[in-house]
Order: sequence, then structure tokens, then C-alpha cells
Amino acid sequence: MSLIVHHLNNSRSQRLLWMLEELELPYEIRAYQRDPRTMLAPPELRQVHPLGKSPVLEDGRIKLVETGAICEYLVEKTGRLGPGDSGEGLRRYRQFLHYAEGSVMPMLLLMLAMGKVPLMGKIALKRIQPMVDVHLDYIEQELASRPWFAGKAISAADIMMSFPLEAAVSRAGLGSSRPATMAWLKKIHARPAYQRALEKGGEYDYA
Ligand SMILES: N[C@@H](CCC(=O)N[C@@H](CS)C(=O)NCC(=O)O)C(=O)O
Repeated sequence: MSLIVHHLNNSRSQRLLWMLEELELPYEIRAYQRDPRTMLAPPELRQVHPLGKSPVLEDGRIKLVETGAICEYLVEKTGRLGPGDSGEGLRRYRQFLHYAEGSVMPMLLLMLAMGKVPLMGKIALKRIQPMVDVHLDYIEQELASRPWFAGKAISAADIMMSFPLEAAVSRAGLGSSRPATMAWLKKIHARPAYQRALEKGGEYDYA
């Protein structure tokens, strides 16, 4: 039975499409559009899962949310895109798999929210930017020392880190002053699986 991805336009669920394309697994997309005014997901997604967020992956009777957990599920299911080794690589793989949603995304969401608050939002953004820069500098240092987040090979940790770094280009000033990170972004965007995921996923403003 084919996997089903409940996919929201312009969202984190683009990562899951990329992962499935890398794994060459067959899947079906159920597409949802954000409300253009609120940017929230449509209420139909609540009928799929009580959180009403995307992505949701259905594998037969199994229904999964949280991209990181979904990635781990797919790594276990296929034996691919895992850490590659059981030492340092595994430690880094686990760390970045969680770091993407646990540390980087909350800062970027805060920036998005503050960017919409008139006057006081601008002041808040000035305070938040240095905190985000600590993360971007750390990531730059890591990517300057090896080709992929876990080590020598691409893994699910790279897939998890893609959305926060793409979002950081559009809203947190990530650019040419961090060449290793920008080269990593260029490298992932050039992958055939990434390109196929873009074609299938529709509107995505971050690539
Ligand atoms: N930590 C979750 C976040 C899920 C999430 O917040 N998804 C966003 C897409 S970027 C969403 O569905 N937003 C629509 C809404 O909140 O109504 C994950 O990584 O899957």
C-alpha cells in the first residue's frame, strides 16, 4: 500500500516529500492550501489529525506526525538515510535531527511572529537577531568541517535541517557571509530527489 503524505503548501512538509524522493518510495500527496489571510492550515487537516498541522504521514493503519519522528520511522523502515556509523556520526545525526525543530525553528517562528507586530516587533527583532546568529554561526562552523550534518554522507539530519536554513535565508539574514552553509543549501537544492519533490509539492517559496 502506498504511503500518504498530507502536505501543506509552502511548509515544512516539503522536507518529507524530499525524503521520500531520496528513498524512492511510492507515495500519494493529499494537498492542502494555507488560508491566504491567516497563513494557517485549512480545518480539513484537523480531520486527519487533531493537531491540524502538516506533515502527516499515513502508512496503512499507522498515522504519524512530527517530521523528525517521521524521518526516524522511514529510516527504520528502509535502513537508509541513517547516521552511517555508530560513533560520532550517530551522535551528530541524533543531535541535528532534534536541533532543527527543537532549537532553530522556534527562533525563526519568533522572528516571523515579531515581523508582523507593528513598532514593538522591530525592537524585538533586534534583540532576537543576535540569538539567531549564535545558531547560524554554530551551523556554519559545523558545515565548514564536513560535507553533511552527520558526516561523510547525506542523512535524515540534513533533510531536517533544510527547512530551518531555507527559512533563515528568507527571514534571518543567512547569506554569503556564511559560505559553508550557503554551499550546503546549493548542494541540496541541486539533488535530483530535491527537484522532484519540488515539482510534486507545488508552491514552495524557500528553494
Ligand atoms: N514540529 C512539527 C511542526 C508542524 C507544523 O507546525 N507544521 C506547520 C507547517 S510549516 C503547519 O502545519 N502550520 C499550519 C498551522 O499551524 O495551521 C513538525 O516538524 O512536523
